[in-house]
Amino acid sequence: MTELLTDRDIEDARLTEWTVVEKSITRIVELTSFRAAIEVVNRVADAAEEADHHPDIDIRWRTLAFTLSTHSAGGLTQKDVDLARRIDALIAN
Ligand code: HBI
Repeated sequence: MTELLTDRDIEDARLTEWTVVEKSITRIVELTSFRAAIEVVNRVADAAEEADHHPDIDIRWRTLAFTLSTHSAGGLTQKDVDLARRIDALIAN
C-alpha cells in the first residue's frame, strides 16, 4: 500500500508551482502555442507511462492543467510528488 502523505510532507516537498486542491495537487501552465502545449502533454504522457502514474490533464488552447492524486490510496502519495517534479522539469525545458 502506498503511504498517504501528511500536509507537512507536502509542504516539505516544496512544490512551489503546485496548489493543493482537496486530496490532489494541481499545476496550471500557459505555453506559447497549442502545438507547444501538446508537445508538453506528449512528454508528460511518456513520463506517466514510465511511472505507471497518470495525471488528469485539462487542455484549453495553450493552457494546461495537471492534477495529480493517487486514486488507489485516496489521496496524495510520494508517486504524486515524484511525477510533479518530473512534470516541472519537462515544462522548464
Ligand atoms: N494514476 N494518478 C494515478 N493514480 C493511481 O492510483 C494510478 C494511476 N495510474 C495507474 C495506476 N494507478 C495503476 O497502478 C492501478 O492502480 C490502476
